[in-house]
Amino acid sequence: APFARQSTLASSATIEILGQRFPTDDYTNITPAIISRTHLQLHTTPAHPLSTLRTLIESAYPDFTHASTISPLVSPFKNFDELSFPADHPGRAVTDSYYVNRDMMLRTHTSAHEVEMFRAGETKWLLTADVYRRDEIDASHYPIFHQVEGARIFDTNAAGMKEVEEDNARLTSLLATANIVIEDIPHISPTNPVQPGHDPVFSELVAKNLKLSLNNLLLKVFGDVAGISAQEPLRVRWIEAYFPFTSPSFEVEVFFQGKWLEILGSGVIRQATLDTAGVQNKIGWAFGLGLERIAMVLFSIPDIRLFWSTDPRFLSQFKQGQINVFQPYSKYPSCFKDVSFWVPREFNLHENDFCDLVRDTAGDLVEDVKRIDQFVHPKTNRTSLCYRINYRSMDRSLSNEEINHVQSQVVARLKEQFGVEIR
Ligand code: FA5
Ligand code: MG
Repeated sequence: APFARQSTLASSATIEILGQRFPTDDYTNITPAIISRTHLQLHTTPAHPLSTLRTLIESAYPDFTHASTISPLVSPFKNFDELSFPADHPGRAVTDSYYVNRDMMLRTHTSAHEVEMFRAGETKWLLTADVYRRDEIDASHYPIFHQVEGARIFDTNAAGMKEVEEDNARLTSLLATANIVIEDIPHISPTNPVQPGHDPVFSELVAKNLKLSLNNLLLKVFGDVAGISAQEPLRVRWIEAYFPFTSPSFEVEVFFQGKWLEILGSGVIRQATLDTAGVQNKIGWAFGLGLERIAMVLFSIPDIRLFWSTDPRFLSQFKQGQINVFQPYSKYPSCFKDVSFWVPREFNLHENDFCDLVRDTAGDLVEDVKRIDQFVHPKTNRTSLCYRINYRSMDRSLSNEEINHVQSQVVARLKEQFGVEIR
């Protein structure tokens, strides 16, 4: 079944994003709420927690190139194909990614710029940027978040191998006296293989360099944070992973307040990526880490929406370069509203379509959205859905009138855009 057109913008002939005009088509699903944030650049806004975290990470890589102002508009080719994503990868779906049109999208990850950075001749670099994914609504998910991509490549000759070995020795000695416990896995295994065409010895050395480098980074970021006490070691664990553009691949988790927190994905760069960039006789690693989850822990920020707050009670608590515990101002009362409706038989209504409509109508007044009921009518075969929208402002008390008004707009747009029948 076809999907509903998700955006009111899809009915205009063109849309403007970051000063550029684009034609719309059947892929257009970007919303005004998203477009209105594309220029905000929280990760370079002075004193913002995301900016402080970026500079902290950059300071762990002083001899790398640091990029942080690259436009989020990329072709799907750049976001996916250049990185060896298969044609049927789920991330490409209009339900998961934001498309301006068939030829232009908002990057879903900073890896979209790997080829461009390598093509420009960069061999050691960090790139920080806003990334966009269609997703559910709750305290840890937001359709825009920030990633830092890091990469380093070495010459595939004796001099390159010597460079890796020397750096591994340096990083090993830095870790030797540190209060850190690392759960490691083999650099290469049958389920996490060396690439055909790679020298296994060199690939192992590069994977080891990646791990040592990131263990040192995590020590720098989490090493002296309240909650990970001076006596307790920092616990880091390495896990086998899969990405189309690396092999072997790894994820890293850090133990914090009783839970393992997923921090990043990484691996030895697929040779196809370097080939596409026109880089010859090199081998190297790349990683991509999410800033929000780390910043929520470091600054004790309880809700991901707060990063977007312009309330002085939020912003005034932070200074560039300083990590401090956020003092929450009072939590305002929440109020939920349910909406039940029949979905037209002709199309699937994806949960992300529903969430985008809610976000676009109610903005950051929505704390979370849950589906509380779903059934298929035995006779008509139609699907009934019921969603509970939980409203709570971070900055003020909402009146019942205001919430009723917003909810009625949500309902009106549901009928108009998706043709649903309210129950
Ligand atoms: C990637 O995005 C890969 N590009 C990472 C990578 C780079 C792998 C280079 C290999 C080489 P993933 O989707 O797992 O992978 O996201 C990477 C990190 O971003 C996660 O570990 C997490 O810290 C963060 N992240 C992912 N999704 C979200 C989300 N919805 N909200 C907040 N942070 C997220
Ligand atoms: Mg992941």
